[in-house]
Amino acid sequence: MASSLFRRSGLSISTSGRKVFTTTPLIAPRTAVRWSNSISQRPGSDHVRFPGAVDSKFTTEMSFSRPSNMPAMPTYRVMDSDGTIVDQNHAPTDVSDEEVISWYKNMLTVNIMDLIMFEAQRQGRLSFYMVSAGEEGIAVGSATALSPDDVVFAQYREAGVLQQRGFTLQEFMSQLFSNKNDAGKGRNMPVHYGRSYPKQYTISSPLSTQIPQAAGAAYALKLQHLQNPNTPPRIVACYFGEGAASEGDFHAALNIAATRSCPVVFICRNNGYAISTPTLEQYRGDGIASRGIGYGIDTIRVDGNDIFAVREVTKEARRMALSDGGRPILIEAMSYRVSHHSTSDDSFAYRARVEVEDWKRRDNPIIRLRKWLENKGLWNEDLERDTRDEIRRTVLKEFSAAEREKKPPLREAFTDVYEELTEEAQEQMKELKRILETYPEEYDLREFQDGIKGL
Ligand SMILES: Cc1ncc(C[n+]2csc(CCOP(=O)(O)OP(=O)(O)O)c2C)c(N)n1
Repeated sequence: MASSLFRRSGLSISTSGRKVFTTTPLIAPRTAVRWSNSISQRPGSDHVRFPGAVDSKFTTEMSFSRPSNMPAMPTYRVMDSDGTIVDQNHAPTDVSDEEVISWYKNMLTVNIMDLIMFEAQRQGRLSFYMVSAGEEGIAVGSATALSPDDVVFAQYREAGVLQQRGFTLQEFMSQLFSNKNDAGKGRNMPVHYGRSYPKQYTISSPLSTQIPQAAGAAYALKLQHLQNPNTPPRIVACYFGEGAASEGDFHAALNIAATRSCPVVFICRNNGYAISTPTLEQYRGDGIASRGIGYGIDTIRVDGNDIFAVREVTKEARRMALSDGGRPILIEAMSYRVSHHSTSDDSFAYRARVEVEDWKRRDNPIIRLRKWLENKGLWNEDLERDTRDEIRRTVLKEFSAAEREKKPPLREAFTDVYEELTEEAQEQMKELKRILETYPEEYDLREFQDGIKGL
């Protein structure tokens, strides 16, 4: 890695008379600037010049910094819960009404798909599902600010990001039913989506693995752009829940992204719960945003129910992430997890039904944008009904097509794991074939493409 950071810049003759190549760094190490200044203490200075805290002032007042004495970080919003723009200076002027309506439809699509698929799981037609009710504004709103070339690492409650970036209902359904059209070859649990362009790395079940991966990918993008300025400037957008931010991976990722100045926008969905653990039991600090400051990362907290605010901060974060050679940004988007954690969870075992009903009624990113559209005369009851009907019909059509579709050929459980089939994999394929042929009455292979011949 280190040698690739240096570019050969010329030929010179060393003191021993041998020809040597001189090199210039592609990226000036940040430390070079720091070490070029003396960090020793200057006589009479009112500042500490310890290497670990170069700007700290001396004081004779003994005072412990107490989080409880510090104001909580404010929450940025553009539109209130009545769908009214709070400060006209921040009215969304850079988008057309049609675009805003398309965002609204994307939020509705995810919401309606969620309702249908949750029920499908209850009917035993699907093994598992997770909905994003209450958080559609964070996913769709942030995705509107990304370029198609940007790279996404997500957790699992961000279907709206895919929806906004052009993932089709057929692609959603093929993954959910693990059929032969699934880009992941039916190997993952439902909702573990992935896509090659616009690039979204496949979702991993182990929490937070995507956060250091995102920092590393952003570093790679930065080097790529430095080595070849013709490549488009790209960022990584990395989504995770506040619960995932309790993992060590979160801390390692933010620190490496800060010290290597990686162009990554971390988007934390703080929805109040990590399955059954409420935020009050998860941390004592000021949410997740305060941690960004600790790592030296520019940070903002935003109202996640306000799609305009989410879009605006993501747009600005993207711009900042690409400026001055790159840097990470942290966005903490506040919301409430309206749904159960997943189809495997009953949240009324650990929170009051009335709390959920209250949030559903009081505030919601879909209702908020609908009010804004209605206030502008762009939406009404009839349009709402017709749009919902149309989306429901389309989801159901893709649902039944995907459910009927064959599963991938059996050999695809083995191929593409390594570039070439290993000897062990070949042995296992043979053994599987032997078992399937010996006990045909035990295994129904009709649902797999090409049956036994698919092996
Ligand atoms: C390493 C690891 N530990 C635990 C789990 C089990 N688990 C799955 S989701 C989850 C809660 C995550 O909460 P949060 O990050 O806040 O996201 P949310 O579900 O609220 O959107 C837990 C503990 C896991 N998948 N991986």
